[in-house]
Amino acid sequence: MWGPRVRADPRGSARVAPTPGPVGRRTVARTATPHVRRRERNSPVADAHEEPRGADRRTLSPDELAELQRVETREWLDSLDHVLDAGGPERVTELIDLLEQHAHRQGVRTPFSSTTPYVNTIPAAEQPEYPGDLALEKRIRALIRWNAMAMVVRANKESDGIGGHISTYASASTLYEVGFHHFFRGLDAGHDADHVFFQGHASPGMYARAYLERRFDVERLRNFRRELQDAPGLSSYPHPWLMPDFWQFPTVSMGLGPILSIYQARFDRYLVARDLKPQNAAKVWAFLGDGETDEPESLGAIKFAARERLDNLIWVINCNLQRLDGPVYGNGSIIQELEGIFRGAGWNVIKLAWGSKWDELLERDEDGVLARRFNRLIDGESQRYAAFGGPELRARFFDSPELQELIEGWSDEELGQLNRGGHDPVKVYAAFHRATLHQGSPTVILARTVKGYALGESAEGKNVTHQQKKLDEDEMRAYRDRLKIPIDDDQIAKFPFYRPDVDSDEYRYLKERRDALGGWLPRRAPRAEPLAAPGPEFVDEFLEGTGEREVSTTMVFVTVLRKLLRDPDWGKLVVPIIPDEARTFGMEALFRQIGIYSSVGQLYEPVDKVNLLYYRESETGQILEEGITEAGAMSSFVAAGTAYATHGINTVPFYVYYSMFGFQRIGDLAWLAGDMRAKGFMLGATAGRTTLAGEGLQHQDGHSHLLAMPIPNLLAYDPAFAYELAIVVREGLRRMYQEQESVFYYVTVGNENRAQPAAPAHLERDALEDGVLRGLYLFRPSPKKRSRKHVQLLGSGAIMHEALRAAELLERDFGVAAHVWSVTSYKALHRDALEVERWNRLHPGEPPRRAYLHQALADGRGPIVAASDYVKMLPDALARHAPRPLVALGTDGFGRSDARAELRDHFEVDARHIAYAALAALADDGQLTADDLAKALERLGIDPGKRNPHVA
Ligand SMILES: Cc1ncc(C[n+]2csc(CCOP(=O)(O)OP(=O)(O)O)c2C)c(N)n1
Ligand SMILES: [Mg+2]
Repeated sequence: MWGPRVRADPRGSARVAPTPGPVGRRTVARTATPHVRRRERNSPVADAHEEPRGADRRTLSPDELAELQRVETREWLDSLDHVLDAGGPERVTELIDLLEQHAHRQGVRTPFSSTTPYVNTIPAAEQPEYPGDLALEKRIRALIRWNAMAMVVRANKESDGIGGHISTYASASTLYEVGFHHFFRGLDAGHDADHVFFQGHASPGMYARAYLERRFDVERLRNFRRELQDAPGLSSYPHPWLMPDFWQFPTVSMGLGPILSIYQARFDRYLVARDLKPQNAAKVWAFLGDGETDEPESLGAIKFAARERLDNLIWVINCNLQRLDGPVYGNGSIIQELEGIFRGAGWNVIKLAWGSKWDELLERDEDGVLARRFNRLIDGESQRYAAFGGPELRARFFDSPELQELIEGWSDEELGQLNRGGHDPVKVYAAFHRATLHQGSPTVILARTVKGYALGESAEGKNVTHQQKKLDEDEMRAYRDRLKIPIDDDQIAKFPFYRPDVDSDEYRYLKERRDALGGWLPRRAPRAEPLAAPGPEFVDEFLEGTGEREVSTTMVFVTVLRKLLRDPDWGKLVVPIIPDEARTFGMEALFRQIGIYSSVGQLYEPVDKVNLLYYRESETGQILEEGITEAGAMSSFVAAGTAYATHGINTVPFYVYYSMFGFQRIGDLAWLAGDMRAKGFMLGATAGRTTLAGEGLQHQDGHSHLLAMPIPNLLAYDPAFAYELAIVVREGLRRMYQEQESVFYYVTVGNENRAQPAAPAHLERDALEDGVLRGLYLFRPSPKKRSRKHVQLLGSGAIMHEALRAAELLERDFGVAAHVWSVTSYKALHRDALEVERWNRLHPGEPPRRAYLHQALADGRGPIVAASDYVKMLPDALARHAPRPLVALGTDGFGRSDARAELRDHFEVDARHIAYAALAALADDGQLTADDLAKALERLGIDPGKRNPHVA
């Protein structure tokens, strides 16, 4: 295959022939025609005195060997050129593939390399013509860069330490601007509107652009990072909570934007597959920092994007080679490293390393010395060129006579124009253009830029640049000159903004381009219609209880979900999300019923096909079975929970997961969901420290409700009974989708089977629902009305049953009337109490209000004992708002494996411990003696020397 070409090439054989001595014939056989060598090896003669491979070359002198290898290399390369000319790149690829397989069979192990040479993926010859007005766009970029800088510098002048970043946007400006002028589709593009994840620290650039676009006035820019002034300000970073008409995607917590964008792109596909949205051309663009790729969330899901063939996803990694403290990978090349990772994962990689000026040199570089020099370049070295410019480049980069020859006659200034690819609009356009056309896999663009680009000597490429928030007057003047901003010297000290008027070419161009692409961006405009919640009958069947039949609250949830799935309005909108735990939660019946979404359907016959409940994957499947990735599943939750805003579709995510792997695992994403005004239900299943029996320390969750406390718009419920759960879900649908409130829900469900009681007869339905939703209601008034001693027991979730048994113990064995309350939400009670407390403090002289908790318990008698399967801090937080002393029981401490009864004894939340705590509280109140307590301990079988579970 290679042979004929070699032999036909007079140069090749001519150069081999004269090689003296032992190089001669044997060498030709072993280099140019590998198959000859194999024949030799296979012959009996050769076998008889087989030499180790490569042995014949050891007799050569170094010069002979070098000559031989040079000739050999030339021959192989010439052959390749020939095949390329005759057969095209496909044939070359095929041959290389065959060659590699062949070598492998011969025992040659080629080192794995997932990288390509460190040059631009798109050669100059393949760049499309630039469709815009380059000069005008340059001018617009200059204006935005100026205003972004002025905004940050001015903010810090007026309020020292207020922060902000200039160097991130300075490096990324061309990347964004080419996108704004030519690619990003705005909301008016309808179904084709793109989703753009802007890098958080680049937000000053987006604000400066919006100012030119006249979406913001000067006041707003002046109040950058000053959101509590009379005139509204601008949030530090993209926060839909703070700027709900502007930002769509919060990105500043590094790593979250990238993973969200992957699941957003997949969710966009899911909507089409499920017939909720027509086919469309929308893209998801995500802008990342190169330092940001350090985060596991950034790269952790890239294989998934490739597996799903998300060619609607484009990542642009701004490789300015620096993060906050210094270089990202000073001793290597982040671009090359990322290329390897992404190619290995199956992404389309476009390297955008070198600007147009380098093309002149590359063209002249026939022997590839420049390309090889690029491969030797490491980022720490590159940074010096960014920081010190042309002379540094001449002295250190062009470090061989061959390289110096390339730049003969070039001035330092010309060398300084050897720009990085990410600052060259023509090259950026080529990369974006190719990315948007690419099919079959996601694309990542690795754009090489300079951090702090053009900001002057103190900032450009320097290690401190990320934190730089101030420029002195000289620097401002230099920047103004460089950007050609018409501001007079005497004005400079005021850090003035500059905006051309609406008749200017700049404004007209901006407007025209954005009009053509679907309007201003970023812009958030929720447009889903309110959807009426299911009526009260939705809850009816749950109010009746299950009689003798024992079911867990998880099963109750599945019943609620199925009911909703059958609902003509809601069924289609439900998005069940599960990270590989459906069987744990008894949800596998849903596999068959509604199917698991798969972009390719099911290409195999499932092993359990004969079963009724087989593992059914389908292109129209409804379940998002995410596998073992809580971060991925939570990203899907966010995508589905914000579809009302991003797509105008009211999808309702029900994300069901192991509660322990919720907030403490993906807390930052849950916080982001709040910021992003996501809607939906997070279902912490197998919840509770003592309810998930055998699993032990890392599985038993006794604190997720505590971790749910800080998220301001998250409502958290720990229902004990079927009807409580149904009431909460219906109300959630009403508040989120009918009233369109920006709240979401956390609901814990357990796996302990229990007979589900009917709604208590002593409460009207309205009062019951009101109590459930506000967090507390009387479930069981004591039948011992005439007893002299009373206690109020507060149970919740799984521990409600222990509270009920404690009440029986107290009444039967100790003559104490025990009223049992169900606490459905500590968070709701706490929020209400704090609100009332605040109101009272701020309204002196007005009749004080009472917290709901206080009102509910005021008329009862006796101390209050609250027990849950969660840490004591939850009930403790209520203690000062209660009308009488409140004792908290809970499950502080590490979990461990054992059965429920033993665990509840260990954590002191079983019926005996609750009863005893109630008696002790009565003793504190003077109603019982120490002697009574000693007897009670004995009677209840509680060992006072028992170890403290908190430290056990
Ligand atoms: C999770 C998280 N950790 C730390 C930070 C603080 N931080 C902000 S910017 C930054 C460096 C960013 O470097 P890079 O991603 O390369 O972006 P660049 O500004 O260079 O474009 C750091 C560490 C953050 N925002 N989020
Ligand atoms: Mg960086």
